[in-house]
Amino acid sequence: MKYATHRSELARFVACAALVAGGCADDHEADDDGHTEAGHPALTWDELALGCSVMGEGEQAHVMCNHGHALNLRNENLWERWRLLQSKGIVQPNEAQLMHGGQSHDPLPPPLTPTLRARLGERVRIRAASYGPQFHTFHVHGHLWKDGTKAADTKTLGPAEVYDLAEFHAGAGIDDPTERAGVGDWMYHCHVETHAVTGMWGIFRVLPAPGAKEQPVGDDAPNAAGRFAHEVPPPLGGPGQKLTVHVVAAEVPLVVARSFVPATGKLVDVVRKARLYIPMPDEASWQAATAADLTARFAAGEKSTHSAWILSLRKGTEVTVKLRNLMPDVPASLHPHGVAYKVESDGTMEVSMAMPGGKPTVSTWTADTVGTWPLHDHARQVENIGRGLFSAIVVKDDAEIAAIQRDYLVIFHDYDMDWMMGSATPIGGGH
Ligand SMILES: [Cu+2]
Repeated sequence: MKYATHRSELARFVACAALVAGGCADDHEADDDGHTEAGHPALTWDELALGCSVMGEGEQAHVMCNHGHALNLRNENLWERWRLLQSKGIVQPNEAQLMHGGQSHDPLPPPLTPTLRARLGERVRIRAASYGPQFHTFHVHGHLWKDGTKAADTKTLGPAEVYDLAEFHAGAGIDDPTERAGVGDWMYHCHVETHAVTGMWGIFRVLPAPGAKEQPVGDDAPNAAGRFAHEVPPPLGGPGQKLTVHVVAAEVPLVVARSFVPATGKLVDVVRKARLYIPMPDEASWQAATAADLTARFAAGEKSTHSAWILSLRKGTEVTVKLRNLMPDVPASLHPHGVAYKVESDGTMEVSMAMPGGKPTVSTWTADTVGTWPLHDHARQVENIGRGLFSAIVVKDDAEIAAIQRDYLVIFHDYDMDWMMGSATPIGGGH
């Protein structure tokens, strides 16, 4: 299905960037078969909306579709936002118009992807982790950080790779809190253009400094503890301390994306059955948790607000993680990176796999190395990670806790929509 009438400068830019090595010819209008004059197939906005990748070259090229590109399990497809703006008479929206949303004068809502906030001059760390079959390039507008001895603003991440050196002063320099980029909304995104257009982008919002005349309100205001939404939780434990954490694996409804509906002129939630690690506050609630209760809890609202679990620990903590599997028919496990443990706590063998309705697994890990470490299923790895069964371990020491004022983790994740079935509203309006 082609939407030739919807082709646009941005679509052409993306198709061009993805398809034509060595630059674009002047005219990339596609014919009915999606072939350009140069013989290259061009991506339509429909295909872009589904998060497609181009495989092969020239006449052999084909488009691999039905993938979503998400940050922290959320996808904000710019094509869907584009269609909404077009329905309001904005024929050629620019990137700023596509990105912004949520203020009373904005036609668009804020993105589903996490908005990361800091006040001007605050020391910020953004950690990026990647799951799924593709490579991503983490990039933050307006800000630089030290990568070894060199300044950098982009970093490539392969599957299960982590990058946690992106540290700078919000709106300012690497080591100098003096204003440089300044207050405002700065985009962060994957720099694979097709990934960004199809959902892998978000806003890094630099708010006025403490004491400034204008102070943040509403969603931009910090909570009573002074923390903003999506910050890495305060670390648990300490050197020599032992603690127990309770978690379940469950299949629950989750808003993973939004789709534009022309009849109502609105973006509607795209809900998929995600597989998630859901932490429980104590042993009793963990024992009592049921799939039905969790499904109801998510259906009632948590499907929109849930954030991926982050196990945040002080260096030197020994953590015992108890996992119950509430999923209907697949095993689940917890496979950690970066911590010290015995082979029984590896999450890859039968002894450390939780079967549906079976007994829980008990894993013991020591957080002996500062860093950001993947934590994911290793029982049905491809399918379960594809549907969301991943997390991360963040290990900090006292020096880092004292140095960083805002700490965020962004998880780049590719998923296959077919593995997240359960909704009649696929992205792209039903094709
Ligand atoms: Cu990417």
